[in-house]
Amino acid sequence: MKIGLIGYQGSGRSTLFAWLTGVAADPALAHVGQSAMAEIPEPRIDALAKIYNPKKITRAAIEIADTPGLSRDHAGSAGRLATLREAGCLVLVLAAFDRGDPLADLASFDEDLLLADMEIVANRLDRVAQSLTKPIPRQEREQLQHEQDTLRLVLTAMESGKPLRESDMTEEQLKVTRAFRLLSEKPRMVIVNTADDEEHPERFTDKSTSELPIVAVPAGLELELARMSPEDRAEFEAEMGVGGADRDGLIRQLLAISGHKIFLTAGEKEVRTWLLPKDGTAVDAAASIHTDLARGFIRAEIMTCADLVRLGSEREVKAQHLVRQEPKDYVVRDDDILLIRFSV
Ligand SMILES: Nc1nc2c(ncn2[C@@H]2O[C@H](COP(=O)(O)OP(=O)(O)OP(=O)(O)O)[C@@H](O)[C@H]2O)c(=O)[nH]1
Ligand SMILES: [Mg+2]
Repeated sequence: MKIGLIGYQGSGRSTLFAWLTGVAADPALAHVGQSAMAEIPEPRIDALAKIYNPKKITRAAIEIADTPGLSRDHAGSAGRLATLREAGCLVLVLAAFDRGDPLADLASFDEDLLLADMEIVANRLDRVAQSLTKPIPRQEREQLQHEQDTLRLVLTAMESGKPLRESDMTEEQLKVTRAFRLLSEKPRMVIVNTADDEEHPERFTDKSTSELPIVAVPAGLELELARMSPEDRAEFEAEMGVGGADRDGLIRQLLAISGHKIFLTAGEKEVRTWLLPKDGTAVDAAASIHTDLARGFIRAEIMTCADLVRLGSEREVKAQHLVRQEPKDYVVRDDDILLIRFSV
């Protein structure tokens, strides 16, 4: 699952990328962008490791993509944003250091996203119109006409500056547009990259809503802190009275915004976290482990991590009848430890 860092040139995307992933951004790749994985911090893993003493511990990770910066005159934006079609979530990085005006940039960047989407919709409309001039079976023609009607509505809404998520399209119409994975439709959040000595980050985060969460991070400073030894860091933080942006919390927030959750598997061989879409079921979980497990799925045996940690052993959880048997369509919950029973 990919999360795209986007923003104007020099907003601090590469600094944030390095902070989130621990991988230094390669300047030679600045014009095409680059990706690295960020493990999802999961404190429950440590508790499970104590119980199982596993040979291996594996943490689920999300892919963080640093992308080429856009210029403020919108030139070439659509092309630079093209790699983000596959992203599950966009993080808009806005500069608030060196007299940057993040809130003005936010409005302007929305326009960039909308323009990039309009280009896609307009191109598709051209192709649909062309296909409709040819002799084609009636059913196909009707489908294309439905698509054309919908896309025309979409384009009109966009031309008036309105992103789709604010328009009153029907579910049926939204189905057509979803296939295009439009940028202005993606879940997103804002990271305001503040100056190291910013005293009032709340002047930015005050505007945060559940629709558009806003977090303030002094990325340059945080990256420096992350590279220090724990002792140097503690000393520096105490002296300067700074530091402590919640990187772990931010990564978990990105996971939630992108519509994902994690589930756990645990045993002596391996303790592991896995990614799953937020409405993912037991059989989806099985499929993410291995397709064979989904194909031969019989049932999932589930206990909660809280029960296991409280009781100290799997045997005790069983003795207290706290292992549930769940079918394919059971929606996996946070804290579930799954064991998939399957036949080959
Ligand atoms: N003062 C201050 N400067 C920063 C901060 N973050 C980044 N910078 C500076 O801003 C410049 C750009 O940072 P990058 O992380 O390379 O920004 P970017 O968005 O990747 O830039 P481009 O890829 O060149 O568009 C660098 O000179 C950084 O040192 C910050 O939090 N505070
Ligand atoms: Mg960069």
